[in-house]
Amino acid sequence: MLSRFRGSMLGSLMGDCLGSPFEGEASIGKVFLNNYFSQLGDPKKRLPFKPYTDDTAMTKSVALSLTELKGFNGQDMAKRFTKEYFAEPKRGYGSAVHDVFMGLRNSNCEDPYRPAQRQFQGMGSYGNGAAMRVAPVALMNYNDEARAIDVATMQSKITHSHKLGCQGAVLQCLAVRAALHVQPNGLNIVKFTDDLISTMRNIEKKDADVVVEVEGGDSDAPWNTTSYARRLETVKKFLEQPEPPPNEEIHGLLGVHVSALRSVPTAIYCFLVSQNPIPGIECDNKLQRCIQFAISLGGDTDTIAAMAGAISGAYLGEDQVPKELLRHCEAVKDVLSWADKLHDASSTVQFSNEATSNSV
Ligand code: F2R
Ligand code: MG
Ligand code: MG
Repeated sequence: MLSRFRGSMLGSLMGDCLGSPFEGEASIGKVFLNNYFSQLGDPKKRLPFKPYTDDTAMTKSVALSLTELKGFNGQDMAKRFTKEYFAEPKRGYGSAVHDVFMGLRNSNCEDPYRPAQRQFQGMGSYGNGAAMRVAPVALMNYNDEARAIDVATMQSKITHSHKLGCQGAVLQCLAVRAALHVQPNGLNIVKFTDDLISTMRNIEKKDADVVVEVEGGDSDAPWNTTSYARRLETVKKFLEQPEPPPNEEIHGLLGVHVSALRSVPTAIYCFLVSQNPIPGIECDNKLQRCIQFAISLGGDTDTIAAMAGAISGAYLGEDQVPKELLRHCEAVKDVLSWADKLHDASSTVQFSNEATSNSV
């Protein structure tokens, strides 16, 4: 399990560091990416170091808050997010989340959920910022699904209180947790997807009043608008095809956007599709293939690659993380120390009164 904890945290870091130079591009040619990754893998090449972004900065606060307090405490986590943000605000944070950190700082985090609730005229943010940092929650609570769901929800509410932001964090948490539990070489992609669909269906049933307004949403495709379970059905359909559909189809039906709804299912698809060779991607290592494919889709490349990398690394473990690529990433030693702390703390995790409601 320690190898899987380390694999997950390193997979997330690698996706963030290697994906961030492409964030916002429409899509990235597979041939170009083959060359890019082969240069990174060349031990003779001395290339510029790739810094991590907000995805890893926030993951750090989640990991250290959970491990130092041996469980979830919203106020402590909010203070860490805020301190980290004001120490290094230029890590590429989302544009609206700045106001949450201002509100938290001005109120000394008295109510750690209040500033996020006020976002977007009281709707809250549905960005993927709570999902991109949630892997430590899955690791810390790998033994307890209900608690993992609760903590994933509560940590989301500190910055992303919109139901789609919270549910996206829950889905990403469930995917990392499920990957930790699959036997080595034992992944059944249909069962993996079906289990996630079934859990998300139950969660969505409880939250039947989900707000449907999503900027740039797929208003012409009402069957696939605001349900994670339905997006996962699309993932399943894509996986039945002999090779991935064209990028335009993935963009249209899953998305590569900063919203959680249009990025978390995509990351899960990247993990699952990379279990087999992908035409155009020259790579035998499944974790690298996963990250390379995620980046090739364009859009929110750092975040989709980080989320896909966290799931893939949780399944494959540390041994499968390509070392020649890791040497280009910032803070590898720090990330390993967070993984080790999570592993130690996961056996002594305590219940918190704040995270026992099991509702999103
Ligand atoms: N911010 C970025 N990338 C922009 C470019 C950075 C650049 N490299 C640089 O700094 O030079 N990436 C990071 O942001 C994403 C995570 O964002 P998060 O934390 O969810 O932010 P936010 O602001 O809460 O939400 C993102 C945007 O989504 C829209 N939105 C959210 N909720 C909405 C609502 N209820 N109604 C309407 N719009 C809503 C807004 O446009 C938000 O700004 C990751 O990609 C991370 O890497
Ligand atoms: Mg980022
Ligand atoms: Mg991003």
